[in-house]
Amino acid sequence: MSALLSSLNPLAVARGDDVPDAVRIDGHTLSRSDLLGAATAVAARVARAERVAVLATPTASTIVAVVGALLAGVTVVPVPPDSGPAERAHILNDSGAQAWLGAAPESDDAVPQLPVIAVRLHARDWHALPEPDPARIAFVLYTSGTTGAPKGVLLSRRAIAAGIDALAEAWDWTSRDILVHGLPLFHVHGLILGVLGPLRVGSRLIHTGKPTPQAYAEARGTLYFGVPTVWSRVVEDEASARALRGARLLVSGSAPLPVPVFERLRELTGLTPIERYGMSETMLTLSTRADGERRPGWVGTPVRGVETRLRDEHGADMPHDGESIGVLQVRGPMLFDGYLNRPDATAESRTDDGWFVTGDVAVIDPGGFHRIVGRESTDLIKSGGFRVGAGEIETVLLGHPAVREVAVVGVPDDDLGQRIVAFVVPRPGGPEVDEEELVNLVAQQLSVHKRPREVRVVQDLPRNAMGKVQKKLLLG
Ligand code: MLC
Ligand code: AMP
Repeated sequence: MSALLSSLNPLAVARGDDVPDAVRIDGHTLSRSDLLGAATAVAARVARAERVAVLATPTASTIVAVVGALLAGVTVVPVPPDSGPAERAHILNDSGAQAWLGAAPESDDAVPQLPVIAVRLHARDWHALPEPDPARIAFVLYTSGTTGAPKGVLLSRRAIAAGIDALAEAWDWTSRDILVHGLPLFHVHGLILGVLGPLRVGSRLIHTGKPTPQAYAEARGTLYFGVPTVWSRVVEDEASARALRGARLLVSGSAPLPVPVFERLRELTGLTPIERYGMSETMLTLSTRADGERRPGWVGTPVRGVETRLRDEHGADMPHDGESIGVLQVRGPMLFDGYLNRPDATAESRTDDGWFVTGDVAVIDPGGFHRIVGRESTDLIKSGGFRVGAGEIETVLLGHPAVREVAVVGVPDDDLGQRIVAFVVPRPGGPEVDEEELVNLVAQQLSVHKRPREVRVVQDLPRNAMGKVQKKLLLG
């Protein structure tokens, strides 16, 4: 295999093999040569930077920016387009991004002002660029922890290449596929698997803007990606679900796929969904296979190069008997290099013998099949497939004069998996609690997808003898 293919050449095809509709997104159709020419032109402009921010709107410009930076070996910091000033300022300050590559968000005093390097969709440059070192960091992806501000996950080119190649093998994903999804372009799911995946494998990509059932039905792809909320909505729209019958694989991940949705999807589409499991820190480590068993409620076996084990709270090995529950630890070539500027958190995330501690609780059966039971901490919430830390929302709400105390939890929700609910104790003598105002505060300061869907006013929060809030009691 050439050096280009063995690390991360997201375009991964010979120049002669042009594909006229390699990428369709936001009304644009880009051929492979369009993309290569425009991205190489970006690479020439960005080459002197170390790290750049990309406002990750679902557009052709975002894809050209990302590919251009990758060709140049420059690290990309994707910034959620709906992020508010507090979250954006944190991402820009912490990452040390030197410029916006492509559009900058509207200016805001709270956010560092950076120069803008333009991305021109119609520019073309055909210089062949040397392949950057596979150890270079391709992305800093910001992801929530249980407390504090989001941490920057460092993903190397080598890890991404290994991660994509392992999935291509598990899913029999080839250049004959047409991948369809409408996921955001600032996460592992939508950006790394959903954009770099097809570019590396050589399949076509149709990005639908939003992941609506109708858009999925109209796209007529062979391979579909969605978070469980997307699949729940698809099965509610029978006509759209039936239109997916011609596809090859429907893949679900980023959160647990409810068994009734799995079953209904199978009934309506004739296809048994593939479930896979991953994290920003690990890319995808477990999946059911195109040629293997697909069991509702289970996420399959380790993909190529991955090993897993279960540990109890004292660090002892748990048996793989399909019943014993332990914390899942993983290792493999697609794991991250660490958290940016957080040696403490990086060290804590791994065991002394080098395994990554996922924080997910799982069982493994004797055949190596994995079931994710839940998360160890109630403070990490998955809502619509987005990972949200209770702590970051609590910090914002505590800044409001009406709030004396607050506890944020993820309450089970048929559509979103978990719905973010804020339990608020009003400040005596303060202004009255206005639910909409608190929801908007989070939507505006952090990001729209982190907003509570509900605010409940309570007189006090349940606490244990040590004074710690007992969030489990708020879930009932
Ligand atoms: C509502 N809106 C507001 C608002 N309330 N805007 C401002 N302020 C408020 N208070 C607007 C939004 O801007 C949006 O507008 C519209 O309302 C709906 O927003 P929403 O309610 O957030 O959308 P919803 O339909 O609930 O989203 C569902 C979803 C989304 C499935 C589309 O949750 C989603 O895209 N999830 C994917 C998450 C994902 O990719 N995770 C991968 C993590 S990687 P408008 O105009 O924009 O519609 C990972 C690794 C792995 O986990 O394993 O994959
Ligand atoms: P993120 O960092 O956004 O990638 O979120 C990672 C988390 O999503 C994991 O730690 C799991 O809790 C959850 N997750 C991802 N895929 C699945 C899945 N198939 N089933 C259950 N949980 C999942």
